[in-house]
Amino acid sequence: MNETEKIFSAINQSKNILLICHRAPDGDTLGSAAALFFYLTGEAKKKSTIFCVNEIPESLFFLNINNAFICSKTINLQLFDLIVTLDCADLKQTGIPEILSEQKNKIQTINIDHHATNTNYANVNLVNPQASATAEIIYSILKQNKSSLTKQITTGLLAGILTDTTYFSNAATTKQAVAAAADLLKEGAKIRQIIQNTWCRHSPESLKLWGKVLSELQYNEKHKIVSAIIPDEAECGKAEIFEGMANFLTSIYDADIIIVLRQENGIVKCSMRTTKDEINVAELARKFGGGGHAKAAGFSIPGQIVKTENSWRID
Ligand SMILES: [Mn+2]
Repeated sequence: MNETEKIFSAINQSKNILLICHRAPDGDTLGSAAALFFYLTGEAKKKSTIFCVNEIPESLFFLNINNAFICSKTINLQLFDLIVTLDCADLKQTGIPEILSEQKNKIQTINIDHHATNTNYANVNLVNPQASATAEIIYSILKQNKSSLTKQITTGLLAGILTDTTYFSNAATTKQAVAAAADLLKEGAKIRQIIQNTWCRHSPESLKLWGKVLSELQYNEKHKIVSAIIPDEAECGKAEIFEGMANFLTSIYDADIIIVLRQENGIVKCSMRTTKDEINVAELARKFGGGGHAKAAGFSIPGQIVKTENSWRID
């Protein structure tokens, strides 16, 4: 049996399936969960629940999974006979690594992901770093299984592919991703709903806050590093407002590395991007205990961002 066959055989033998999204959930992990959830509870006639340690962002409510969704710091895994993690490079990403480790070998686990840093932590690991998104992997296994793709399934999958490729503009964009998207559109994916919810998110007020941050953009000419600093919520409003800033900054033509630092209580969250073939920001992130993709990665460290005369440091 190949991995896809193992996955569908495990699904067929299960009754109640838990889908786990990574913490700080995005369009790919939630879009993948939505697609799999609607397949499982539809054609496959299974019970299913979607779990995440953080809430669904408002921009992804249109995926229509709010009723199937549990947001909690903990969960009783014994209620389930199969666990599928989606877009989680390692157990830490699930937000419940201890709970999952405890149940290891007691409940069957499946890991579907496209991060090159994936640690293959499950019983069945379907990890493809060439895939633009985990949603693209779900798309191809549903196709291999000859499952029918409903509007809810296709919309979830297209949301994952569009958001992870930043609307077909970043290095994850491949002909397979575009071909999958074309097929999903043909099958009825609601692209306007995806764009309106995930892309058209700004208010004039939120863009003024972007302006404030961008007006203090730092550029290190020697190393061609652009960095932006987002102050903590008390000073600058909700962190959500600044989502997408790192991706936006990749449009700067002479930047090798983009760094966006966000102060959150005593923690500094760092997002990194590059558009250069020879640079791997995931490797850089790993040095600080983080991870991600070669062209988009991040990490968190305890500390305080301190602005210096023409740069910044972390204390
Ligand atoms: Mn992803």
